[in-house]
Amino acid sequence: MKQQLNQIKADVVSALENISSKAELESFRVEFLGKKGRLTQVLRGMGGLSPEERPVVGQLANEVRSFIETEIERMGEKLEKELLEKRLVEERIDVTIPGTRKKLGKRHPITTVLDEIKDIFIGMGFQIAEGPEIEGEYYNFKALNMPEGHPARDVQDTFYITEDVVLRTQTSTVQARVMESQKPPIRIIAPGRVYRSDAVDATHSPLFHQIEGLVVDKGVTMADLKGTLEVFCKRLYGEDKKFRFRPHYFPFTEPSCELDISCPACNGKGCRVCKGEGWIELLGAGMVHPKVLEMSGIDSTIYSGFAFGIGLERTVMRRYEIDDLRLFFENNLKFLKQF
Ligand code: 2NL
Repeated sequence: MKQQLNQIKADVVSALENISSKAELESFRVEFLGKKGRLTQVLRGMGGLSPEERPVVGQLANEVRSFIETEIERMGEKLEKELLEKRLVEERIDVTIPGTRKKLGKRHPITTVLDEIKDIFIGMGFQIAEGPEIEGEYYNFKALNMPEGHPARDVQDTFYITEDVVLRTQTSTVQARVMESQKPPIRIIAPGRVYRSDAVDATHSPLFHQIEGLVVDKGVTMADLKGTLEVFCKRLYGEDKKFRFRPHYFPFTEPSCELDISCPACNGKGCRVCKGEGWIELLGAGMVHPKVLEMSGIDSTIYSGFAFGIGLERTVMRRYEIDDLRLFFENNLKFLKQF
């Protein structure tokens, strides 16, 4: 038996030389130390030994076992180290390789101008309000004094989702919601996407952006409307520009007006840009119709207000002399990088 054990030890040494992977190390372990392994088999035969021989062989067997265990551990560590070194070489990153340049986008001119407009109104104490683009027929029309049968309700202009759900045609819907849920004083602007069923051309798009504004408080007059909008337009277009208010009609305001700027191209003399008028229309506005206030639960004998609406695309087109509305929606970097 001693001889057998010494043979095992010798075999272990030579078997170890051929191990080059963790799997091989595991089958080596099974071969020598496993339940049916060679060492176990030798130990099974110990019952046949004499009492004098047993402790001697037992000690040798233990020595062989701990020799094998130590070798397995040593080999395991060696393999682990080799594996790591192999991976470090294989997965080495060459930090000197030139990178692939990331293509940067560009802020959209609509966003740039909208941020500027927001800043001007925030500077005058306004808050920004938002609301849903899919809107109830009530908020889009009825709350704004456009009863059934009003021409603006025409299916030609409005995208109907169902009989009483539409894509909002103006952001006044947001203001109607604010009037309904907040007590005056109210001072908000409502920027956002609006939808009209128009065919696409250089000046029309079924989706465009609007900024509407609303002020409701005690004692608000047309003078507040004029002062606020003139300050806004001077900040946006320049202190030296001339403005005029011209009477107009909107169903949700009374009286209503439009604000014009003297044509920056010809200084008011009349040219191609202003179509000979000398003036360019900037926005629509008016004193909030008492019916609109009442509909939203505001007492029109105590409160009054003014409101206005600005088309954002038209404003940006004037600012950068862009002549085709479709360019805004193409996401063409050659276009966007010009602003
Ligand atoms: C235009 C004209 C306008 C309003 C929008 C408004 C909103 C409420 C009540 C009363 Cl909640 N009025 N909005 C008023 C006058 C004109 O827009 O030409 N927009 C591009």
